[in-house]
Amino acid sequence: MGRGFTNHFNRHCKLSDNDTMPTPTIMDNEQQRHFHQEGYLVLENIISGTEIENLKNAALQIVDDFDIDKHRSVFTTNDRDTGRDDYFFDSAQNVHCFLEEGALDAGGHLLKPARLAINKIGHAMHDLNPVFTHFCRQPLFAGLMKDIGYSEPSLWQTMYIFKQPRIGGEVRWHQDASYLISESPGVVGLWIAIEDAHRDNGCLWVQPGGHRSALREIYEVDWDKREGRLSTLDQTPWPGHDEAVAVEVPKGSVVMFHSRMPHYSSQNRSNHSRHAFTMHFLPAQAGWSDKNWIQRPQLGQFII
Ligand SMILES: O=C(O)CCC(=O)C(=O)O
Repeated sequence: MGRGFTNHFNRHCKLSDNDTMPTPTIMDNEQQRHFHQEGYLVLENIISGTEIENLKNAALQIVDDFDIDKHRSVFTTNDRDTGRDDYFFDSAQNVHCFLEEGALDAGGHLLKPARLAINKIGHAMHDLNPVFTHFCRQPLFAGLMKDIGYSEPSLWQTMYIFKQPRIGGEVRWHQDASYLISESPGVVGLWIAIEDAHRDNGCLWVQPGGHRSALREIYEVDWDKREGRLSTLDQTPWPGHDEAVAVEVPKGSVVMFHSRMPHYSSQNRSNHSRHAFTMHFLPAQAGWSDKNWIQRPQLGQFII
């Protein structure tokens, strides 16, 4: 793309304690073929119930410790990202909580207790919270990355998404390469179901093969002004209902997807939440755009 990429490979790196352990092979040939051909892969029930409960409890603890009166930052994808403020940019190297749009009334007053009001936590839990650090460093994830040829996988961001009952916000169609701009081969997302995900509570939707379509948008930050801007790069329409597939999965499943895979999740109008934890990896050698909203000068790389 030629847009101010930095190679972070020789910068301060936090290396994994697993360095000396051989990386296991996780995917069989058919799963590898599916990932490359379709741009995504579902691995059902691959994370244990205990690990899922540990993550959920750690996320709820972060929410319980959060001073909801101090930070009223809403996360919505319906504003073409114009609402990104310093609290959001600073979350690249911190653990910050963002509210569901529907958790506030017109006067900005909270309508729900914190555990039912938070849209997501982001974006450096893997560095700063020991439960998340331990989870992200497990050989399973290094194995998945190795299986698709990602050596020295660097974890750029983590998110815990709540998709709250009745007010869970839509995440509009997008491609992750628009928000995590890098050199080839691009980031790979791992989306982990912490609770069962189905159509009613806002599961993911993907467009099989859609990773071969153009990158439609790019979100870049002018750091002099600390202002982000979403620009259209290509007019290719987002997938219609007949082209999209609902990824309905039980808790403990991992959905892996390519940086240009169009994906979306609907509002949650059901009485059940749909928690998920996401990680985005890139080989450490691949350049990272200086215009990305995520910059980690203090934390350095997190290589699993
Ligand atoms: O979990 C969701 O609803 C959306 C997640 C997503 O779009 C992402 O991780 O890129």
